[in-house]
Amino acid sequence: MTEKSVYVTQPSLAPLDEYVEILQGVWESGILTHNGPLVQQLEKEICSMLQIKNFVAISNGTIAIQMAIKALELKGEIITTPFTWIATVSAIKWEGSKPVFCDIDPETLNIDPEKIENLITDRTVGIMPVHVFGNPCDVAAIDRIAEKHNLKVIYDAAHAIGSSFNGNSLLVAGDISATSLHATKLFNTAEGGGCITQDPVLHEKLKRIRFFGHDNVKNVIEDGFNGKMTEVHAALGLANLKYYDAVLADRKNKYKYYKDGLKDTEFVRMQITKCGEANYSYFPVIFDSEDQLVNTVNKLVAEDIYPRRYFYPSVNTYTEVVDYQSVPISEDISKRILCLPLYLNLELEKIERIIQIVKG
Ligand code: T4K
Repeated sequence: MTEKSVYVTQPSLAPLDEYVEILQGVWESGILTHNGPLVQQLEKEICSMLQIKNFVAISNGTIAIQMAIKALELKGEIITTPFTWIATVSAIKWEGSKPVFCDIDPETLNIDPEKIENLITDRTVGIMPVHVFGNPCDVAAIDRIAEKHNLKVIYDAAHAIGSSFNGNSLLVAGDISATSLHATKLFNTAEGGGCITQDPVLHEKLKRIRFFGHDNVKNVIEDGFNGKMTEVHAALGLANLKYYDAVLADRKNKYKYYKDGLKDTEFVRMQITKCGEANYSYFPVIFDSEDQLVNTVNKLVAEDIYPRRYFYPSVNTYTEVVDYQSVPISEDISKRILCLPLYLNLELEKIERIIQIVKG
């Protein structure tokens, strides 16, 4: 691997001097963590950037999901998708609940709302869909099911900053949405995450859970833990925030470039958006067969290009961690899906070359 290697993604980073300038204040104050001024500023600026009411900044996206489960006090079966990163499921398990897998819509790659109700039992306490690759789930249908059966909904919105639904940020969906600000995400703080809720009582509870369950005078009034974001991470977020619109616009252009280039290729198809607008944060292609995928990967790697098999294998097949439950569409698509490189500094000529290799 060389400097010219092309990876599936690369973090979008503000110029270093802009980051250092913000860090200067951290060095002067000596405040490194514990809900410091930069974390509070980042939360405010994310709210105005996404036009949302609140955002609780957290140490990473996995802890954000765990905090959402804790805040809603869910214990039992949680219906989720097998077509996801292992973190969705490990968070459910770490909070003492059981993941129940619902198969996906083969076009959107999100949980199929029509298959949810059959999985509801008297032990079901919640639904945890994932907006896969930033593609909005059918939140209206999921809301209807949750309301009918009195279930809570937590969206794993790890990929969904910048996605929208009915003209609003997708992050306002569900009882709580949990997002990731990891280095590989559209907007990053190196490691980081956040919880978003429309309910002010839950919002305050999430803030306490993040900080050992302390109230304002450090009495422990909640079963909390440590989910705090540091000032150093918040500083990176504040520096990167200035470039968020440009990053989003660039992804959209590059996504379209790939889509136009591959649209007449018979043996590949693309993810379909049926609700709202996606944020174009990943460019997945689904091959007709796993052999075609493996061939293409080999050809790309020979040219120093490294796509990724997100999400492979389907999480329900990790039998070291979960009891196997059959979800055939997810298992099938997992074997045939490949995310192609997509990031700010990727040149269009490189994308053109990738398109040619995929077309064969
Ligand atoms: N729910 C869902 C649906 C998720 O996808 C994720 C995480 C979560 C929950 C949990 O959120 P976090 O707790 O992570 O905040 C990445 C990320 O680690 C993970 O955040 C992400 N989803 C998952 C889909 O992908 P890897 O194993 O692909 O990372 P890695 O190191 O192979 O990086 C991919 C490419 O990115 C590299 O080839 C080069 C580039 N890269 C990566 C890093 C870390 C850089 O250029 N710089 C970097 O610092 O997991």
